[in-house]
Amino acid sequence: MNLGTLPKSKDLLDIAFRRARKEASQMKRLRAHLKNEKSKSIKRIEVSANYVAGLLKKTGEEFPKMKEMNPFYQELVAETIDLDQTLKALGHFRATKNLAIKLKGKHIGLVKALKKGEGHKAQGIVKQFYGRLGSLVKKLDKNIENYNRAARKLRELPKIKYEMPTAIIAGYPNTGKSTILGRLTSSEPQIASYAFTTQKLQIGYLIHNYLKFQLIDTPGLLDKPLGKRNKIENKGIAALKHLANAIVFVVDPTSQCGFPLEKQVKLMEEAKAEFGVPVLAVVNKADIASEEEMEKAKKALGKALIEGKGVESALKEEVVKVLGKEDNAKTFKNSMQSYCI
Ligand SMILES: Nc1nc2c(ncn2[C@@H]2O[C@H](COP(=O)(O)OP(=O)(O)OP(=O)(O)O)[C@@H](O)[C@H]2O)c(=O)[nH]1
Ligand SMILES: [Mg+2]
Repeated sequence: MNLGTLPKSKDLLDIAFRRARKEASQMKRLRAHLKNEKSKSIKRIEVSANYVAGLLKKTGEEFPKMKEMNPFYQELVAETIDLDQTLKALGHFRATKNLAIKLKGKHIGLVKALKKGEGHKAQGIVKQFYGRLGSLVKKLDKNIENYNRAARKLRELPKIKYEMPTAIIAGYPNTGKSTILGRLTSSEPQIASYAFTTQKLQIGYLIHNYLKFQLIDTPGLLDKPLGKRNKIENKGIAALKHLANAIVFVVDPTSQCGFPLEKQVKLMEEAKAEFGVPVLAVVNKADIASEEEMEKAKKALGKALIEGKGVESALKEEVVKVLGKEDNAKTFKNSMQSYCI
């Protein structure tokens, strides 16, 4: 998310008043004293008020509208920042912006009303305006701090492309999920924080026939049974459901990962039921698995369609096929395909 940082009130006012002074000093000097004083004073009021109001307006406008956000981001944003506090800060910015504009109008009116012989009063009106604007802006410091904290966190959110077909990688720890993400995707995966887990998401892109697909590895989330998750992890998974078009489930038939095959299959069934999307089962570590282990895995997962060399590109095609189908949920919902790699 592309959000700016607001300066503290003191800096914000410094900039506003400096700009006002500069622009007024660059104005052509008028011969008539009153006219000259009036036009310069109006300029200072206008420039300083417009700077403050403009910055506050821009801040409000660039903040994402929750209602227009993809549900995945809505949940992620709500977990990442203190939304109430941030919206409150934005409310104060809006109110201050409106007041600054009102004050501007009022003080310009006062300057305009000055009569012959009252030119010297113009500067006093500007001073009064600066004082009022200053005390309004100074009240914002806590809100500026809160807003900047939220903006910083939002800027760090993972750059997930929610319009892109997406597969989530699942499976017990150490089964080879990250390895498979690396094998299926072209460049180095993007590593990003995800508020629901202390571990980082890994996001990769799979390109096939000029189409791009997204693969996300979610360490610490889809690598344990439902009953072992805490509340926050459950929330993280609920958010992922808005993204997932398919699941690539990685199984280690050797149990080298420390989890027996039966447990792994059970976790896969859970993920399938929970997400309601096609699940592609991948039997990994075929190079070190015994024939017996492979047979057992294939039997437990359904018919292994492809084995041996070329399996990675076949799996790639399969992921693409599943993700590329608009009605994949319908077509594949009840099917489970397994591959050995
Ligand atoms: N022999 C063999 N080892 C593999 C294969 N795939 C992964 N490994 C190894 O298995 C270990 C775990 O691989 P990772 O890709 O880190 O597994 P992971 O599922 O991402 O692990 P966590 O992130 O801890 O859940 C590493 O030592 C890998 O080198 C494979 O096909 N064959
Ligand atoms: Mg990993």
